[in-house]
Amino acid sequence: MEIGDWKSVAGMAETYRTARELGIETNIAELEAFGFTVIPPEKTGAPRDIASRMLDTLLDMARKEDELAVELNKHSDAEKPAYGRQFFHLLQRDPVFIDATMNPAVRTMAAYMMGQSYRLFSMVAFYKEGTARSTHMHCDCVGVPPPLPAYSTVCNVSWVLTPYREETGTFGMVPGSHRLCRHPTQFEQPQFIGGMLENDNVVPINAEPGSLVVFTGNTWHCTYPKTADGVRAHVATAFCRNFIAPAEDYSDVPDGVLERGGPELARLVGRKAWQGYGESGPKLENMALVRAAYQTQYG
Ligand SMILES: O=C(O)CCC(=O)C(=O)O
Ligand SMILES: [Fe+2]
Repeated sequence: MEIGDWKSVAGMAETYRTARELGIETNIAELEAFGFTVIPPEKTGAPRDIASRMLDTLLDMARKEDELAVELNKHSDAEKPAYGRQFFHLLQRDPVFIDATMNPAVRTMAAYMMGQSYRLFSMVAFYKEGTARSTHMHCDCVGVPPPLPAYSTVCNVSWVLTPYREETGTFGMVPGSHRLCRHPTQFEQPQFIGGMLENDNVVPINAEPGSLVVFTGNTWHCTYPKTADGVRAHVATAFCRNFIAPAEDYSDVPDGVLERGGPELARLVGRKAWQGYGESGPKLENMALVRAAYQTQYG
């Protein structure tokens, strides 16, 4: 059907029309039905080498970065949320991460889930070498008490950089869990992680490098134990609603990064946020940018 600029869903029409143009309308249907979807490389519109460029950059970081520069690495493996290494604050570490954030399919899925006033929440690489234990079942709504808002407050759009299969430690998703509006309990860890949830409630994501795994912040997910050798990595580009405090502090993003990304990147990293003011108070024009979110969850 033809989609007009309907007032009662203000903010959705443009996002939905863009999704149609990009050929990712069925991905929205899958996301609604199951809580997650996979956009294959050919539908992202990104250059073919985007995944290998990101992976090469991470391999370089893995060689050069002092592991103890990352706070989590000061803790034992058992205490850490995920096995292996994570690389944080990526946006300004290589231009490829700017392109990955500004990709139209990424932004359309983010705007669909978080409304048009969406913000960048974090950009983090999950990098594992050799065999690896599972990451526990969780959802990405860190610090949000139940009941989680039925519309999510955060979402995850992840660039897959290496082949994702069960044996390479891919994501395990619980289809439909996005409707439960709560975090999994300790009894809802899958049997393959030592819990009581029957394994067939969890499904592995199969995805080629350059794919996007997209899921809501309410969707329960874990990872399968990695039994295969070699590197396995994805870059999670996470977005949030305008009223959520982003996980990363973007105040140090250099002007050159904002120039490459354009005005929308500046907005995504909070340069137009109404929050964060001092004695001069908030700017009316910045407050106006979130006004549509008062009316609908798509604004
Ligand atoms: O790769 C992992 O170990 C965990 C990934 C994850 O939970 C995420 O991207 O949200
Ligand atoms: Fe997660």
